[in-house]
Amino acid sequence: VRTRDTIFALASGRPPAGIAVVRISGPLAHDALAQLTGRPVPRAARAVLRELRHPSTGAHIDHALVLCFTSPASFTGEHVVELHLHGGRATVAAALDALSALSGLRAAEAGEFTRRAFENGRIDLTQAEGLADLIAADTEAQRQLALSQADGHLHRLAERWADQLLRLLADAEAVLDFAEEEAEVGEASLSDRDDLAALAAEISGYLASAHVGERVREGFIVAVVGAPNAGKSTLLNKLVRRDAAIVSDVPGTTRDMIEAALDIGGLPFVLVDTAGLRQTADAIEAEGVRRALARARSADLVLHVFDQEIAGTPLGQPVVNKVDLTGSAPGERDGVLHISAESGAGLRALEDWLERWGRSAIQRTGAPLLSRPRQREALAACSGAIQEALEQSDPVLHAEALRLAVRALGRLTGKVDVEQLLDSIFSRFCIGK
Ligand SMILES: Nc1nc2c(ncn2[C@@H]2O[C@H](COP(=O)(O)OP(=O)(O)OP(=O)(O)O)[C@@H](O)[C@H]2O)c(=O)[nH]1
Ligand SMILES: [Mg+2]
Repeated sequence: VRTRDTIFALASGRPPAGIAVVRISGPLAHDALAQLTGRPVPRAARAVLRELRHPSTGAHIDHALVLCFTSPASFTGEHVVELHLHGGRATVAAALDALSALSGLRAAEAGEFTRRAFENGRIDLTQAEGLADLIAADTEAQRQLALSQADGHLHRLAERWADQLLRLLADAEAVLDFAEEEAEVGEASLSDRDDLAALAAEISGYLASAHVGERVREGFIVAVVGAPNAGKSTLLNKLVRRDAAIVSDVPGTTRDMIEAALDIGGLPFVLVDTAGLRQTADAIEAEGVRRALARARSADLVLHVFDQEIAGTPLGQPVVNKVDLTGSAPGERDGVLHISAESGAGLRALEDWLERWGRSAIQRTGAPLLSRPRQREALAACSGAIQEALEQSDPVLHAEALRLAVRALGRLTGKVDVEQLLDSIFSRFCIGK
């Protein structure tokens, strides 16, 4: 654990609230508590009530529940103190003010506690990302994915893969050293090849679900397209239960894309309302139509809304709107969703349909474990290097490919080896220096 500044920050949400938690981390954290209370610090992880006073004025700040953690057994790996204060704005301000008055303490920067946890080896990069996602999670699916990462599920897998690769690499290097004992080497490398192929297959499985994991993290993008006045904006507003988009009987009302997040059955969706599709002389509306079509192409799902009846070829899942005018029954029939965005008829069936669509997207690949392009790219690089190692008959190049695969895993977890650091430092020097 590196020695450095002691930092503090309000760790709970914006006051006022019932309770506010101020976290302190660093070598002086325990001293700081002793100065605020005028008493020795309590035993580790034992909650006690204490009077907090300003260290220089002696003014009473609050009656607080305090918790101490001792390095390295804490979230950051450093000494940590938590002050559970009454959550009023002035109380929190007084406590932060008292902490700033202590020398060697300063306010923490964004993410600094988690950064210290990472730098002190308490968590790896994927766990740090999982923690960030856990805080940002809006839906049940996002929470589960984030929690599995924060808990180190991906971290442990990556460590196991790295161990396996390092063992195979050691074998491959032994082959280089003792190339003359050919018979033995041949046998060993055959079973190694099987192990490597099995590892490649396992990693591909996780890579296949990476895309879904990214969708779960960001939300499935659902583009709502259709002719002007079909009722796209009305539908979006009804589904998100607020007036996100302007509705009017003037065709061509929506020109910019409007996005709104939606939780259906614990799955995250981002609905995108678009400009009505039609030929138009209006340059701005034409640009809106162009963007609508581009969005439809890149979306995970397209809902094509029709005004009372299907006209032309649907660009995605057909939704026939305004059943209140035609008198036809709301609900799903023959793969078509019939609704009245205005009255709300058939919307429950549409939501159920969306939920089923989302669940089947996840089930096709199995529960995802990766949730970010960064993670996918690192694992894809690892997988590519393993593939290369499998195809490589030259023992030197085979070992080099295995080394690359290990490094890619190092990028995934943030465990970058010294050799790689030196490479990146010295590669910036001019040749001849
Ligand atoms: N009767 C009836 N009218 C509807 C229904 N849904 C929408 N409308 C009306 O249809 C008109 C157009 O609705 P919008 O939601 O603005 O249609 P839009 O598809 O977003 O139109 P643009 O933005 O111009 O492409 C408005 O007057 C709505 O009140 C419906 O289910 N029933
Ligand atoms: Mg509209």
